[in-house]
Amino acid sequence: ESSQTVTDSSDEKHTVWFPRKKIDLDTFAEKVLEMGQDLPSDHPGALDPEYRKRRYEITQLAKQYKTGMKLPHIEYTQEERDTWKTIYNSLKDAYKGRACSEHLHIFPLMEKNCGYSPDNIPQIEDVSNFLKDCTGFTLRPVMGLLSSRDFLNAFAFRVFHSTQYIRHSSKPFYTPEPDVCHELLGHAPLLADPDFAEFCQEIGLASLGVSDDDIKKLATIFWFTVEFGLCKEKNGEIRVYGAGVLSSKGELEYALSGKPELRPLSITETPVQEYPITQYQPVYFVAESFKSATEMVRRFAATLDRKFDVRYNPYTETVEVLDNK
Ligand code: NLE
Ligand code: FE2
Repeated sequence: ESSQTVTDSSDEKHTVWFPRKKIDLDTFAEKVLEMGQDLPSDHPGALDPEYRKRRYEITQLAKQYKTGMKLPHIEYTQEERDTWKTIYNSLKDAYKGRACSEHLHIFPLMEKNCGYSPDNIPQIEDVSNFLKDCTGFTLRPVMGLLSSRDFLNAFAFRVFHSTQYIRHSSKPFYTPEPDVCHELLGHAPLLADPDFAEFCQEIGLASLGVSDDDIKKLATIFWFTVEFGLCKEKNGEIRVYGAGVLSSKGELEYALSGKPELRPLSITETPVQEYPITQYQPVYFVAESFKSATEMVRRFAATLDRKFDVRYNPYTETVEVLDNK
């Protein structure tokens, strides 16, 4: 990944481009990484022509989406709904005693307000409207994996990129890719929590205009928190808030089984920890709370080499650049 560099003529300093208004996120749609439109040959759906055709249809809608358009409504097939039902029922059961209190609190609200049920794959429009009311987060459709920079930058605006296709029916309990189960069962409930939403936006703001090297560190923090984070409950119990764990029945049981290594979330270790992306994590980091994790990101962001501060203006939905450094 190489970033575009532009010259700021006012004082000659080099700044990496970043979105200043929500509509700037429209430029990301074309830049998906592998597994977006085409499937790699070891993907369980790669040899299934029906599945490929379906992925193509759904990802085309994401490709055409622009800010202000109605979010795509997907009419899911019986096979897709069966896959959802298998995952939904097994996860709901596994959440008891494993998911963090915020997830357990919000999940029933989503059943009540946005069509979450074993028999229905919710529409991202309904989920987005619900999140908007809770924390101001909104969803926008995406074809597949964006670059870390683009994905993180969108969080500055409290915008979450969501896939709408579902994983292949042959592997319901673990997939390395994001899919609608991962987004809606794993991510969406937490995005309705105010402290968690603030944490996500803090990473987003920290990612605007920083070097590729710093993006890698922020993406690693993101991986070990929003995607694979564990946290301590008030009673000291360790629970899961990371969406990658909350959307995989297999990894959810594994993460709290005592097999993997658990370490405290750390401003020095977490940003540089290596991780695999196609198998269960060997190491997880445990956060004390979303508030303390947010503080850590703020402290980390302050160490980054950026010549300006940024602030989000929610009234105009723009990022303001403070030339104060
Ligand atoms: N492994 C997760 C799942 O099976 O739902 C998806 C992770 C996407 C980063
Ligand atoms: Fe994710």
